[in-house]
Formats: sequence, C-alpha cells, structure tokens
Amino acid sequence: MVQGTIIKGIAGFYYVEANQTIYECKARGIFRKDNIIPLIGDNVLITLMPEENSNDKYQAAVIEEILDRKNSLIRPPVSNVDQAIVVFSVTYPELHLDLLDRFLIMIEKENIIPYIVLNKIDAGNEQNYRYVIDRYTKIGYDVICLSAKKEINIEKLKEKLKDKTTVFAGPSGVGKSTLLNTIEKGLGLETGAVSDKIKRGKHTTRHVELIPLSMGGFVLDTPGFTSLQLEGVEKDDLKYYFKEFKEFEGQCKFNGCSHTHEPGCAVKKALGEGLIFEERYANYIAYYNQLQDVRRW
Ligand SMILES: Nc1nc2c(ncn2[C@@H]2O[C@H](COP(=O)(O)OP(=O)(O)O)[C@@H](O)[C@H]2O)c(=O)[nH]1
Ligand SMILES: [Mg+2]
Ligand SMILES: [Zn+2]
Repeated sequence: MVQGTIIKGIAGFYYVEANQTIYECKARGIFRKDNIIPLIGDNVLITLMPEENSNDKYQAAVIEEILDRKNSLIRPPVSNVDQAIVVFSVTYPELHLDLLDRFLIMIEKENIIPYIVLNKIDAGNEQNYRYVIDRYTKIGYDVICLSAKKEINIEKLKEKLKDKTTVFAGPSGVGKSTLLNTIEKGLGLETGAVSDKIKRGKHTTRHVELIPLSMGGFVLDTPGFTSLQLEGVEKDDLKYYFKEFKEFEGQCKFNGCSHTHEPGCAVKKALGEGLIFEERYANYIAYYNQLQDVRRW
C-alpha cells in the first residue's frame, strides 16, 4: 500500500497525492458503515488498481484506510492542518481587528499555529498600522508584513510553509490568491480587483482543495469571509483562546473565574496595569456576552 494525502474530492472520487503523483480513488464501503467520511487533508493508505481501470489523466486506486487525524475543521472542511495564515490588508479593504480576533479564537481552539500577515505594504503607510504589529507581537503572535504584488518579504512567509499544511484565511480582497500565486509560480489562481468583485457580485464558489507546493507541503486557499461566527466555542472556554490571559490563569481569587466581573481577578488587574490591551479585553467581553446570549435562547 502507498501512503498519500487527499487533496480534493469531486463527485464520489477522492484525489490522493502520493510521491508527486495524483491518484483518482474510490473509498472502500467500510468507511460509510463506520460513519467516517474521508476529508480533504486525510492521510490515507491506498492500493493501486490494475492499469485498465485508469483513465488518460489519473491512475486509479482505492482508499483502504484513513490514518488518525491530528485535527479537523468544519469551515473549511479539512483535516490535519498545521498552521493558519490570517491575511489582512493594510490599505483596502480596511484592517478589521474584530474579525482578526475572531479568526484567532477559531484557530487557537483547534490548536493550529497562527501567523498574521499584513499584505499590501507597498500601498500603505506604516504609521497607520504600526500599532497592529506592536499589539499582536506583544501578545505573542508572529506578524509578517509583506507585499504579494511587489514581492516584498515573501521569503519570510515561504520558509514557514515548507512541508506543512497551511490554511490561508482572511477577508475577501486582502490578496490571499495573489499571495499564493506569488509563492507558487504558475498556479494561476483567480484574483480580482476588490471593487470589481463587489460590483459584479462575483462569488466564485470553489470547492475545498489542497494545493501541493513544489518545495513540499500544502496550502489551502479559502474564499473570503466578511464575518465569522464563533461556531462551536463554549462560553466558558473562550478565555483559553486569548493567548495573553494564559500567564494569569490560576491567579484569580475564584476558581473558574470568567475574568468578567469577579473580585480579585488577575486578568482585570493586568488590564488595569496596562499588561493586557483594552481593545482585546473589550472584544473578550463582547464575545463572552454574545455566547451567553446564544445559550439562553
Ligand atoms: N497594492 C497591492 N495590491 C494587492 C496586493 N496583493 C493583492 N493586491 C490586489 O488586491 C486585490 C484582491 O486580490 P486577491 O488576491 O483576489 O484577494 P483575495 O480575495 O484575498 O484572494 C487585487 O486587485 C490584487 O491585485 C499587494 O501586495 N499590493
Ligand atoms: Mg481569492
Ligand atoms: Zn479572573
């Protein structure tokens, strides 16, 4: 048997990359019986079919076994993700820190390593976004400023992608596809001017597909989101997804402190001392209340 990775699924077929070759695979019936549905990103064992089952484009194979998943996301539906690149633009569309914080929560929840990319620095004024770099670096995130179009600082990002499975997330129009086209030459992903897309209402409903990188590893381009629900986040767990709270965890007066109203709260004390950013804390409270509301319904 050969080990490979499912990179896309179309009409009952799974396409598995193994040793630089893509195999067109059917899944064995046993998965359906066990209620396991193969996911893009799954590491699988396949057996190759005799030559007469193959077509011009692909060699035929059968997926025999799905290996244990490290993690899996619902949106986009993909497994075994190592890291996520959250892309924002320093010009248009505007930096939306509420959305950035929501992305970070969803990524932290799945134990995926996040990187923040600020794109279009060729067109922006550093004075306007310096605070974003400072704030998120201080919290402990890696912030990479680059220009996909002018190819500035691309290598800094590229070195993180080798041999990893990386999801690219971020709002529409920030330059995700442009960035991927720059990283993997000849990819030819569709890109568009922001205003044109909105005007024509162009919404390319793409299927989920892992793109193999020639240096090793996979990337996944996601369609842009303009809003993000904190799906599946438990109110009481929200605090664990705020990286800067971690060092104060366990120092509050009450066990299970929610850091919202309790006396003797170490997080609120840190906030008062300027060790935690007010905007981040304000978002924590806002999301906490939203999650609480959902539960009461
Ligand atoms: N000035 C500038 N524009 C960029 C850069 N990267 C992408 N763009 C433009 O931003 C628009 C949206 O890019 P696209 O890659 O389609 O964004 P996506 O929706 O996130 O995939 C296009 O008009 C790109 O040419 C950059 O580094 N600098
Ligand atoms: Mg795109
Ligand atoms: Zn507390």
